[in-house]
Amino acid sequence: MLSKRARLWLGLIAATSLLSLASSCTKPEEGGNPPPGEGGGKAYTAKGNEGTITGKISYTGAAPEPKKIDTSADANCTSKSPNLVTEEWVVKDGKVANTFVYIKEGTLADNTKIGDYTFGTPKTAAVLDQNGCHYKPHVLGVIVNQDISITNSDPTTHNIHFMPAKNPDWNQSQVSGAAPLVHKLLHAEVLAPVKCNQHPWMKSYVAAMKHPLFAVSAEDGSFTIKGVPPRKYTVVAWHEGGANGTEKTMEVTVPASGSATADFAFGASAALRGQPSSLRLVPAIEVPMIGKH
Ligand SMILES: [Cu+2]
Repeated sequence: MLSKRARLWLGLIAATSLLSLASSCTKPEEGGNPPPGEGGGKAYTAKGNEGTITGKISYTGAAPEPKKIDTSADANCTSKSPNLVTEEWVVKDGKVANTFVYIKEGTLADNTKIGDYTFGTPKTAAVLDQNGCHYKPHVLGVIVNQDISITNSDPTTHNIHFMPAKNPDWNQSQVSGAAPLVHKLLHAEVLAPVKCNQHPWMKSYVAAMKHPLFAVSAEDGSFTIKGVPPRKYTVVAWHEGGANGTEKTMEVTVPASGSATADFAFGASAALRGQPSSLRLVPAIEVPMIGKH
């Protein structure tokens, strides 16, 4: 028979698993108004006391090794990128690149929600380059309605294929030397997979956000989210690893004109790290995302 204490623990673990599952499947725009282009919201005005969230993304344990990609189906790819490797996990000295970190939700001082605001759409296009038969960057965050300029820097034809869940499927061929293609995502979505129909190994992920409070971890695992109104937030770190990607969430409080730290850890044995202090007694559970987001 299990002791009363053990039963309590099991209950707690089960409840946490259910909560994590529920939170991993909520819609990104839930709790907020439709993004710009769908009715908008009130414009956020900077107060001058915004802060930052900085952190590092680590991999606990031995990270999966990148595998060499067989590019022999296209000699142009082989000659330009003879040593192409998989980018599912880009880990250097235990630090993870290409993690998309964003503020999911939070209530501001005046009881409004961060998701109720619009932050304007940048006039500058975000660039997704096909270069050496892989995408640069591998993970890209844009604002809803922002232009995404898709360039082909290769001596071969690519076929870029956005396969979002909340935006229309978009599939365009682009020959070498062609003018950039321009695409935009009209609905918030974290994150839409992008593939090349010519080169099956080519894959990237694009997030369309209502607000600019996001960042992608660099090669040293670091990220910085600037311009954050002071308040407590749910911050999510999303990584493509796992069957359909894996996300970790953390409560983070940003002080006025100050900085908050949010370190996340992925990996099979990523226990307890990257958890808020109030949850330190609860075992960390890696939750594979269910379904397509
Ligand atoms: Cu391609």
